[in-house]
Amino acid sequence: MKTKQAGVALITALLIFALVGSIAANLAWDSALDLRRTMVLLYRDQAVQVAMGAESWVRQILQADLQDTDTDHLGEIWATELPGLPIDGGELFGDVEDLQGRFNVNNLIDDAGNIDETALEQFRRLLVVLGLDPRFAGIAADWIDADRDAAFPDGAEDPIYTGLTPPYRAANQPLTSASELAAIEGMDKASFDVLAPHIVALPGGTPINVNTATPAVLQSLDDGITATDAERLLGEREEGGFGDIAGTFSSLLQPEMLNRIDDKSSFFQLKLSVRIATVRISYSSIYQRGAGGSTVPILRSFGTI
Ligand SMILES: [Ca+2]
Ligand SMILES: [Ca+2]
Repeated sequence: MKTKQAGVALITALLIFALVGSIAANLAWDSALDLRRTMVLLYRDQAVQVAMGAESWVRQILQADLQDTDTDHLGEIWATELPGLPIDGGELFGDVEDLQGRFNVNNLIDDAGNIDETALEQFRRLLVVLGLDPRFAGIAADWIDADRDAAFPDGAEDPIYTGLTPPYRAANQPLTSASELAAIEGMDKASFDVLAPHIVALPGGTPINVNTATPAVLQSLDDGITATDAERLLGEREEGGFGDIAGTFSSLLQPEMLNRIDDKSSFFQLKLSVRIATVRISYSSIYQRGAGGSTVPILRSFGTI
């Protein structure tokens, strides 16, 4: 009987010991998690501060650039990619892109919201150069133009989009992000991925900066510009951009298109990636640089580049 009781006491003692051990392990686990959560929040805050600091530095560079130079080209300081700058506990990567090197999809409509034929033709050529269906130009123009009448033969308005699952409506106004064009009739992800690096959504009426234009955008300026011509033009602008854009382009472009090119820019995009310990954030902002060099952010986003 006595032995039986001792056995029960031993089992009870063992059970209590196991229970206390498990509570202690849980407490240690919870506090490790809390510590980890706190550190991630702290590192994230720190990374955001670094991004803000880098942003004001870049804005100063853009401002100084306007005071020092009349043109914008890929040999300038702002265009130099930041090669992994070490910061306290991590590193910072970043680059600035001149967005007027891309085709502005909002140029597809004029101030009254009607389709701009010159821009429409240019967008068709850009699509052809990229090996994409040129019908996307008319479909995109319908997506942005104010009216709800589908252009003939390549257009799409609400009757098409409301018939899809799920149904949606065309924007019928200027876009704030070119990524909206991923939703137009017939556009698939593979095609959009090819197109995306060459398009942008800026306030309408911006000229193309030929000093920073992508090779495909250069080719889109006229039917007569071949891939070989574009190569030659890239070689010509290599150091310091084109010296005289009128001289270089007047024999290549129609007069209407000649009015739509420039050798300077007002819209730039900063993309940053900040890593502190195991925490990484990305930050992107678009600036409009006005007279005198002041830069105004017109779009900011965290987390996606
Ligand atoms: Ca400049
Ligand atoms: Ca429309």
